[in-house]
Amino acid sequence: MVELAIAPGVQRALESGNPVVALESAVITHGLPGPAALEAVRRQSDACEQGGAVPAVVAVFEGTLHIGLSLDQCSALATHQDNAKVSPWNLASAISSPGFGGTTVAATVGAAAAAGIRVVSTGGIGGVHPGANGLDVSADLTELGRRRVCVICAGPKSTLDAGATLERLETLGVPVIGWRSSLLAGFLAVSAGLRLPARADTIDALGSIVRHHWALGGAGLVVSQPIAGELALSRSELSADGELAVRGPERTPAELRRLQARLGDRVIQANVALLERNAALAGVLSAALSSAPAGNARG
Ligand code: PSU
Ligand code: MN
Repeated sequence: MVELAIAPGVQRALESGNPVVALESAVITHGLPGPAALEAVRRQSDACEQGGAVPAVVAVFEGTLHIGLSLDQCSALATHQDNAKVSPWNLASAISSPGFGGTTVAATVGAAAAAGIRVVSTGGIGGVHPGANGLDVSADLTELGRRRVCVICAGPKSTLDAGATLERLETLGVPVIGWRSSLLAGFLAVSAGLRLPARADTIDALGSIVRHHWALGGAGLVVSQPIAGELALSRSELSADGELAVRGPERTPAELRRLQARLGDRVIQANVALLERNAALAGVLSAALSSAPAGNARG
């Protein structure tokens, strides 16, 4: 078992059963330019705390898997020159070399589960890329299928095949719950235009679905929260790019950079805002899950 460096404030919260939210860090190293990434960390952390939870940025830092980086450490990570994009397939090797990396949702979910954290917040989850016969699939989906963790997101990233992603989540038995919406969120767009099997309009209703899923032996869940309408981009604006030749782990970062280059600062502002909004919901949900009788929510 790889040793985890759990930040003292996170450790205290976990020991006393207080709410903690894990935040991914691939968005710091590979998703957003440095200054925007740091603004995102600050806003997500504040939003978690306002919801009553302790934020824990997960990352590989100085050769250790950390659960809870300080802002200074996030800043060092954002400016570090040789960061891995850390997924379960390279987590073990990234710890020895290069020793620094941003964890994707997949790696963050694994680390959260290992530390006993039940709620993870991100921007957009990975999913099924278009083309390649539907075989280019993010490990985010695999990990959601096996870890007892709830991921708050704004749906799959806009460059993905949303329909195939939803089908894969169904296959894996991962509930996708629309937060105050019946449609799958479309990351930078309000919706991906697909109907969801479940929705929740209150934290009680959401917490109740999450607890039931775990009590019934289920693993991961996705909560899909649409971006605020006034910041959203239109689906046609977002889908104007053709397929990139880039394959493998570099594909998602390359697609995000291309969107940022084509649509400018609006993409970054919208991305940071949805990260903040998701962290706020994650904080409140995590607090609700901690305060309710723990009964069946273990394991
Ligand atoms: N959403 C963003 N920015 C990102 C990502 C998601 O707004 O950088 C990252 C997440 O860490 C997600 C990863 O887990 O992209 C998915 O990459 P891949 O398709 O290679 O699994
Ligand atoms: Mn891939």
